[in-house]
Amino acid sequence: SISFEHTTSASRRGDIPCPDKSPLLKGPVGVNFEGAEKNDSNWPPTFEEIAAAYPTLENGGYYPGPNDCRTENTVAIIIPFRDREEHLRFFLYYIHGILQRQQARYRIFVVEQDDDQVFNKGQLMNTGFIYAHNDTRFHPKCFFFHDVDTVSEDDRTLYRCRGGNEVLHLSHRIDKFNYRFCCGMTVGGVIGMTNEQFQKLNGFSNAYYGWGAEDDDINARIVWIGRFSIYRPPDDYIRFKMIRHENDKKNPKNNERVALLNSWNKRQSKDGLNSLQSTITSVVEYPTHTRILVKPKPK
Ligand code: UD2
Ligand code: MN
Repeated sequence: SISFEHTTSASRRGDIPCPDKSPLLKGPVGVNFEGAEKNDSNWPPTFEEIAAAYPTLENGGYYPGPNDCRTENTVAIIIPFRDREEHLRFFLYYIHGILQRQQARYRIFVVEQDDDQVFNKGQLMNTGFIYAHNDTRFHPKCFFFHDVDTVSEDDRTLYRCRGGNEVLHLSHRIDKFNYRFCCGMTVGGVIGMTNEQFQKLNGFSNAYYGWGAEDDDINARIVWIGRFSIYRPPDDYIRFKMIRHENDKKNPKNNERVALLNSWNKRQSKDGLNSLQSTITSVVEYPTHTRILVKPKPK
């Protein structure tokens, strides 16, 4: 008789489920952006130093989960990106530590606009979602759409989707806004939802070229199309730091953003995942992250 070796990822990862509250959490992360704000040469760490700091990472910035328990929390972190390398190094240095202490099984996708046209964040994130959703290494159930320059100050802020009819807005307290939920903030920064929720919304609008309001647009989809509630964890330790930055040259204020936002409802059913025409020009798997190069459909 022939014996078959059944080694599924579950058995490799131990069959006991991970505890609901990870024993590895340490609370404050000690986020320090000094380098970026003072052009210090040896901070933030280089990509090589980050890879060396997290030796259990598998290529493409994939962490298969803890060795001694099986986690159900499968997370894809999707970052819209162009010409923010220093921010990315800060981000990767902190996020890998946070997610591993939270015992998540996750992968980091950096979706880089591969042209010098006006930035289109919505198309990048829609493209990143479709790519991550089809990932054959793991089937992420939870997707975070995450600014590269906004970093959690405490690892008790869980990157874990709530599912049901709640989406998760983590970055509602940011140092730039004196840690107050204020000034017209909706769901920008860091938002988490399941693939079912994101697909029900038809993703982000593809129509916003330049800075502004694409987060207000998806906020309207969340409220009126998804009929979801937006959960903002209330605990005091929920705090984020945003690296101080000037406006990016190729991401000018989008003069049509108010008009586009006013017509969000007319476009929603045919402007998003189901109408995306971006082009993936290449995918590169680095040790600390997967880089997806994308040309958005020009305006
Ligand atoms: C706010 C929102 C952000 C977005 C933006 C309006 C919060 C916390 N954040 O951030 O989610 O809605 O307003 O569009 O409310 N990026 C690049 N390269 C560029 C331009 C943008 O990588 O040239 C990426 C990067 O991940 C950045 C994100 O897009 O964090 C948002 O751009 P921003 O940081 O310039 O926008 P900001 O800080 O006004
Ligand atoms: Mn920013």
